[in-house]
Amino acid sequence: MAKSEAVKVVGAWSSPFAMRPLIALKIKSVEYECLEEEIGCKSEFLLKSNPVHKKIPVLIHGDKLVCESLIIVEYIDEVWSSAPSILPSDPYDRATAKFWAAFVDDKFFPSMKESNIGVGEEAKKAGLDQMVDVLALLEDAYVKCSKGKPFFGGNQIGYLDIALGCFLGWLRVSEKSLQMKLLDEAKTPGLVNWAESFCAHPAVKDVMPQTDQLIEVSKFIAKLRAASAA
Ligand code: GSH
Repeated sequence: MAKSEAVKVVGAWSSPFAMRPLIALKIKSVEYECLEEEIGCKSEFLLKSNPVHKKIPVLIHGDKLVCESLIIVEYIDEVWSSAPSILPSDPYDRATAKFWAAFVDDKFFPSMKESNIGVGEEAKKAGLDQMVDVLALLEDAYVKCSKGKPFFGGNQIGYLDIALGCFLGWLRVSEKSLQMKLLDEAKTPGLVNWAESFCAHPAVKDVMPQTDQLIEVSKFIAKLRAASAA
């Protein structure tokens, strides 16, 4: 496998999914170039690179294209296989991390999205209620997976840390707009500490956007939605 081939990521700085490959590449100390997509305007290059889903991120490794953020993270872990590993080496721990990462995408992300941009107050409230329930389950998962260590992956950031952690910036945006804490000491004490360690990690801190910057993006997205609904 040609590890020395050029590595590029088609993404956007504000995209949680695009953050996943960037964190994985940083963990592996792989140099990469970011090909920044404009929000609300898909480039011809993106449409050609990911013709099936037409979404970011896309990893370009030499002449190979890899789509879907979690698949990209696995690919990075396999190609640059020297330590630190991203997926757990134990088969059961690996299966567990994949189970919860799928849960993040299937349950956490949709509930966060609904609580932010659901149509009508009822839909937003249902999204928020679901997000609170989902975070309680993720708190339990954190306690079990981390086994008293700082990350889901133990002492090192791993697959599930990346899968969930990429949403922390947008979770802060939700907290600001809802004017409530979603990660709080009473209900999710483990996740509160985990989030702090995750955001301070050298592989994360340069790619985690500031909440205020994301708030501007969310206003821009809301304007785009309103314009397309009009
Ligand atoms: N399951 C995909 C992954 O994990 O890569 C989700 C990627 C995704 O939703 N990306 C968003 C996107 O490209 C940006 S955060 N949205 C454009 C669209 O939905 O058409």
